[in-house]
Parts: sequence; structure tokens; C-alpha cells
Amino acid sequence: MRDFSKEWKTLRYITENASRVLLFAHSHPDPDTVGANLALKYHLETEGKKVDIGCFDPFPGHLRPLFDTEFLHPDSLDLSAYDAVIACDSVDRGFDKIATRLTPETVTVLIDHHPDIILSGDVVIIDPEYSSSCELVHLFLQSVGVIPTKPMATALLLGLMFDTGAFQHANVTAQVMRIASELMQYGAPANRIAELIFSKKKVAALKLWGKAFERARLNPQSGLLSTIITQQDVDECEAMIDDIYQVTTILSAVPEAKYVLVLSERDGGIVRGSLRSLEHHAIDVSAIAKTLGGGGHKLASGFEVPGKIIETASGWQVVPQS
Ligand SMILES: [Mn+2]
Repeated sequence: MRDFSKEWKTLRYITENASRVLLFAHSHPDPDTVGANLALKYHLETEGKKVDIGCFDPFPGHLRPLFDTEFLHPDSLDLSAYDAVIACDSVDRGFDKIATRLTPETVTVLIDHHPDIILSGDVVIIDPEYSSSCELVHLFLQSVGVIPTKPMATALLLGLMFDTGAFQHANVTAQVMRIASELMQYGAPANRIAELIFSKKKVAALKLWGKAFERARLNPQSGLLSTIITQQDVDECEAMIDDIYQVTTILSAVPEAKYVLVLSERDGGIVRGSLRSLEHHAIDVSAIAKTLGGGGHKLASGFEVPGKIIETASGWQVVPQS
């Protein structure tokens, strides 16, 4: 993990000497870009700066219960009026379009945790080892000695929770948990944030998951947890193919399961098998996928076979389309 203390010092110097700052959120803003930009905005405003947040899309409606704010479309802004522009999170989704429209005098800062960013700025704070842009912004605020207000803490915890899948992904470190704990002490409502992130799930997806979970079967010998989703299920629930993907992820976290197989009927008489496992089970699911003509990674792979799914006394079976 890169140490950004020098960059934090530079960023502090830039923000102290700027009177107008433009923050920039990426297109189709997710909770991490929202949280990182808002936390910085709240901080800079307490320092007496004039701060706007630019974005090619409006502020996400489902986060309005937490924050009363607006994003400004770059076309409505006088981009030459800012002393500094700071882009937080996924800077190659939108910021690239305004970077060319800035005057050469404007100082640019990039804060991100995505790999493969080809954009450059005057100060570049990018390292994929960090969980989220909110984690990076938190470290900056900490270096400046900011005591987070409740709105600041809420904004930062929002991004931290979203980008770590509510502390379930591999990017969760001891530092992430320490920061989350601190933010809760400053009043960030973890429970409310989890609710808002989760409530984005449509009823259709929940119904489909319910069907899949009800049918799940565990083979105690092999540790295989499997289930099926038919085309009829998807139609009845008015769900989308995308909703199937998460079934595999959720089932793979079941403690008794060493690996997971979800068979789902797809268009054109195809059955797709999605295999998933977790690192500590030391199972290479791509080896199974390969024997069925598929492929993928050690922990997540898939295969496709022609046919449809029927239930038999001994389990699920893929049979040729009649
Ligand atoms: Mn992010």
C-alpha cells in the first residue's frame, strides 16, 4: 500500500491556497464517488472555500435521504473560474471529458483506487490496494487533523461500505475496519447506509433469489451447494438475467459450502453453469468448468451446455431440449 503523506501535504497546500474548488464525480455516480466528493466538499466549505461538485449525471435519487445536495452539469459551469479541480473515484469516467477544457493554470488532482488509469494530473493519488476513494479521502482529512462532522462521517462510510460490499470483499483490511469504527463514533449511521444500498434491489430480484435459495441443496460429502433457475422463474418474477449473478455470490458465503454451482436456463436452449468458491477452501472451480468446455478463474468460472433443466428424484438434470 503506497504511503501518500507527501501528496497529502501537497493537496493541503493546494486547497489552502485555492478560493474556488471544483470537485468531480464520475458518470453514473456510485456511492463511493458521491461519498468521497461530499466529504471533501463539507471539509473545504468549513475552510471558507467556494466548492461545487461537477458530474455529467444528476445526484443519485436513492441517496437523497442521506444528503441534500446537487451535482452540477459541467456545461453549466465556467470551468475557468476554479483554482483547483479534484476528481474523486473512477476519474476516467467523465473527468477525461472536462480535463481538456480546463485552463493550463488550473491545478488538477486525481484521487482513485482503480487500476489502469491513463489520465494524468498535477497531483496523482491512485493505488488499487486501497478499498475505496473514501478511504483515501479519509486519510487526507486525517492528515489535516479534521474531526469529521456527522455528514462527513456519513459520506465516507457510505463509500467504504459500498466498495467493500458491506465489509465482505477481499479489499477489507484492518485499516478499513478501524476507519469504519471511527466514522461510526462520529455518528455515521452504518445500519441506515446498509438499508439504502440494499433497498436499490428490486422486488423482482428478491423473488428470484427466494426461489433459488429455497431449492438450494448441499452435498455434505463434496461440499457442493447447488441450485437452479429456470427461464420460467425469471419470467414469473419479472427478473433480469443480471439478478442471477448475485445468487452465486451470496451462496458462496454459506459456511457449509465449499463450492457453489448455479445452473440457469438462458436464451436459445442453453444452460449456463456458474461456479464459485472462496480462497480458503482451496478448490479450483475452473478445473470443473474446463471438463465441461468452459473456463474462467480459480474462484469463479462458468460453462454452457445445450439443453433445459428438469427435476428428478435424485436432483437436477440437464436434458436435451424436446
Ligand atoms: Mn470506488
